[in-house]
Amino acid sequence: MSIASVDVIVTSPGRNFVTLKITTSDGVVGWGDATLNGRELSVASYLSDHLASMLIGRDEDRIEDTWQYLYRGAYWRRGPVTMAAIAAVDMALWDIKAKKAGMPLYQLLGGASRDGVRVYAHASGTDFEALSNAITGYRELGFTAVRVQTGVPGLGQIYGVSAAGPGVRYDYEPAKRSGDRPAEETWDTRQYLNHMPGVFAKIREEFGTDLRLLHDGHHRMSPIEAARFAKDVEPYDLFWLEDATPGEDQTALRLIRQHSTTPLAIGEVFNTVYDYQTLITERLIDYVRSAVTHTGGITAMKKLLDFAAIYGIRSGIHGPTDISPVGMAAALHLDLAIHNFGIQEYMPHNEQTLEVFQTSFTFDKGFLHPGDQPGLGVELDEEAAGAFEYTKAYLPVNRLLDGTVHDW
Ligand code: GCO
Ligand code: MG
Repeated sequence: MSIASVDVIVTSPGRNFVTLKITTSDGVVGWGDATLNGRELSVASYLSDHLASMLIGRDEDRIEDTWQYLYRGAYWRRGPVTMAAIAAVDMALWDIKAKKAGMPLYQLLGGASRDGVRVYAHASGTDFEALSNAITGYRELGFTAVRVQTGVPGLGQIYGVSAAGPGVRYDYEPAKRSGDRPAEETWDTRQYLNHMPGVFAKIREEFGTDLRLLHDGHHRMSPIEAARFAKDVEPYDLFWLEDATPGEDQTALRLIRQHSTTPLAIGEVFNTVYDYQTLITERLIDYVRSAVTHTGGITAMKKLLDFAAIYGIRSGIHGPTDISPVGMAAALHLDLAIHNFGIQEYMPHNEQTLEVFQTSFTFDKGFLHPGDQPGLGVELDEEAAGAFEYTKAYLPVNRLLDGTVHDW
């Protein structure tokens, strides 16, 4: 048996997704997610212009060998485009292997280590009242963990805050269909540092101590600012503070650690285990935030999470709406199987997306389960996908109030 065809499907049911379809000579189909927000077509080209012809005729069962062939064989290592392309191939091959075995993927990864996967939702609001309504809404839906982002007085639309007004909102999308250029936002770290700890104080007052609270700094603080922030929010018992500083600088996390016990999460922009080497061996983080889609797939993520486990570090796999339902399913199978699971991000996809991707994962009282269909448990409807044409969309660019470009 061998790989007979490789197709790349670009579809935009409200947002862009790149999906890989691998079909074997005996007709088994595997799906992989290759979506890289704002740079989708580069990965689509990497797959269809370069990898597709290399894959035809290969034994679909040789997943590790195919991974090494694509990674080492490219000579050019790492990077989000390469690693998203490899991830899509890897996911599709695992999907095929599990379908052939007649088992849900998590069984091949060692079987379930838990009954369900605790997930966190995105609660946001331009002011406290809107935020508090959103948290209440998610609690009513059964969520036990929420990520909290809120507007900062004096600033306009900022990262993580839905512009749609109060209430629970499922389809917050950071990428904007703004034509040829990204939209721009403004930022001021000083105003943020002065505002945010008070928001957590009010949340604890209103909602008590049970709720798990998460927060994303989105790479905006300097190391010493992040250290101050992590220390200021300590009394409010955050589950994690994510991306406090830009991820490229691994040793910046040392400074935050010296000052605070607030748990730290980082890694959604990373693509290999090497990005974590210092962070893990020096125990500078508590949660690994990589996406299966951007970190070389299931094969690479399993190794990364096993490495983290040795140091007592847990998973917090990236799961925003720019990860397709295929990428989300891959995360859920890993989450269920590994021992060092922490939490899973969950931003439900919109209805159009769920028409294109038929999923079998289920939500119950704050926990997700990947379902028991053979494989990943997600199938793409090509006819439905064909109705949604690719539309350029970019993540915003961020500027300080004086016009300086800052991290978004
Ligand atoms: C998160 C992330 C996302 C990113 C998005 C960029 O923690 O979920 O920060 O919302 O901004 O994935 O494409
Ligand atoms: Mg994030």
